[in-house]
Amino acid sequence: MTETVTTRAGLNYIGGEWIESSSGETYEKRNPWRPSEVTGVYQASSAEDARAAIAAAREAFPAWSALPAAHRGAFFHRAADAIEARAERIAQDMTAEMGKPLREARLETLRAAAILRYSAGEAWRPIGELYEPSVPDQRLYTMRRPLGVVGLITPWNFPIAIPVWKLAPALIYGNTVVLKLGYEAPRTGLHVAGCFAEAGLPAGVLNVLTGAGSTAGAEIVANSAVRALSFTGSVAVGRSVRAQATERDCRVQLELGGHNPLVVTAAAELDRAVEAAYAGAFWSAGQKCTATRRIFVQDAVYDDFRARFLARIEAGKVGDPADPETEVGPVVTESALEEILGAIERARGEGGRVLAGGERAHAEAYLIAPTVFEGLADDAELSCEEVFGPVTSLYRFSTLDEAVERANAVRYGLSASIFTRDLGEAQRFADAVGAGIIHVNSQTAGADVHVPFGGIKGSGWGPHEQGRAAIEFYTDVVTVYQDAPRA
Ligand code: UN1
Repeated sequence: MTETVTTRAGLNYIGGEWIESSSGETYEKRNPWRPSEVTGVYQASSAEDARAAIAAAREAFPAWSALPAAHRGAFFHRAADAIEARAERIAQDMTAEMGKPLREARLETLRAAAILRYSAGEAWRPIGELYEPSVPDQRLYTMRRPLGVVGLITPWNFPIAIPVWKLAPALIYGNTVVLKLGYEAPRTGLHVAGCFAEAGLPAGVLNVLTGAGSTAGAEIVANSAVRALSFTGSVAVGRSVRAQATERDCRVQLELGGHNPLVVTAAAELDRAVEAAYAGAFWSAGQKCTATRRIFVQDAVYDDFRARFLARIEAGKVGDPADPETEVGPVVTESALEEILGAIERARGEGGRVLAGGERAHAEAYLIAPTVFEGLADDAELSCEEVFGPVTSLYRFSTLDEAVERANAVRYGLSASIFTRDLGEAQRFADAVGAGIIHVNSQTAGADVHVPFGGIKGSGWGPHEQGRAAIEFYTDVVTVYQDAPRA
């Protein structure tokens, strides 16, 4: 079968048209595995481009919001079909532009299609509640209404799943969208625009821009026509987005960093814990806000776990992300590489011992060998601050209460995991660990499409994403007192 390619990678998608930025400025994206290779040229969108996208979304809103939700959902099914039909190409493009190993890129692409199918089902779920009135002859009820134009600012590290898990609930509830893609992964996100175009989505309902946060992103944050802003990215940028947007009464949702603990007790199945530690710390080269940053292991099994974990690292396949066997590929850019290597040096300076990795592993590619520290104090930089790369640390503990207290001693609270066969331990952990997502006997990363996703403490702000939780952010609740006419 010949594939129909409607995505003209490299152009913005505004008002149903594929267009250049108004300034004509572009930027080159390079392959982190082979930095001499340019994977594409994309629009360096300006504030003016963002304004055009916002205007298109405003114009499309009345008709889109008036459509029955099931009609809106029909476009989602067609877009999901289009994603699935070209899933391999999307996954390969993702791998080439941001370095995610192909095996993970494939899964992420299919996850995006699943999110669309789940969200289409929202058309059949209730959007309000009927209450007992306190006076006769009254209907008293709530209903959810769309907000209008919603701005989405998304990162490069989940370049298809995150845009889709934001735009799907935004659109199904009747909003229209301006989406600014992660600078380092434009082509992957443009595929989503292409799939919706192929699905026949009305012009202006979904507008997609590439370029820098400081230009197009800043306009979306500042523009008074944007009623709500969902942002996933760094703590520093998230805080400034929140300050600016709340100043103008714009609703804000932030998904920020994490410093996620994995606790391995003496009652753990050690080999499963080792697998989860490896996947959590090193898949996607540790570039997930849900990655495992700290591994707490109970005294009695510490040496055994350590030996098995190091053996697993030795056996792991590190290298070309386009090889479907590769587990750990490069980090996204040269500056990311330098930042991570700098943090590794500082951790050495703070007395950390490197048990594995600790250095660049390829002359050209931005590849860092999976790195494990031991002997870092709980207040060392690496024990507290998110270093967005394949770096994790081992800590020894004696009681579960101690492990939980130390696990909680950071400003973040995204995900946390415990490995144990002891149900009592699992319950105590679930009750006390400071995280929005808790795993028992599975790794810290990963998210199902139909349940809430989000952190507590410094990891997030506003309602959670995904599942039914998403309705909180993307709609207004209104209460209607409807008294019957007297005559
Ligand atoms: C996952 O663990 O599969 O940016 C999702 C991130 C998170 C998403 C994690 N917001 O890494």
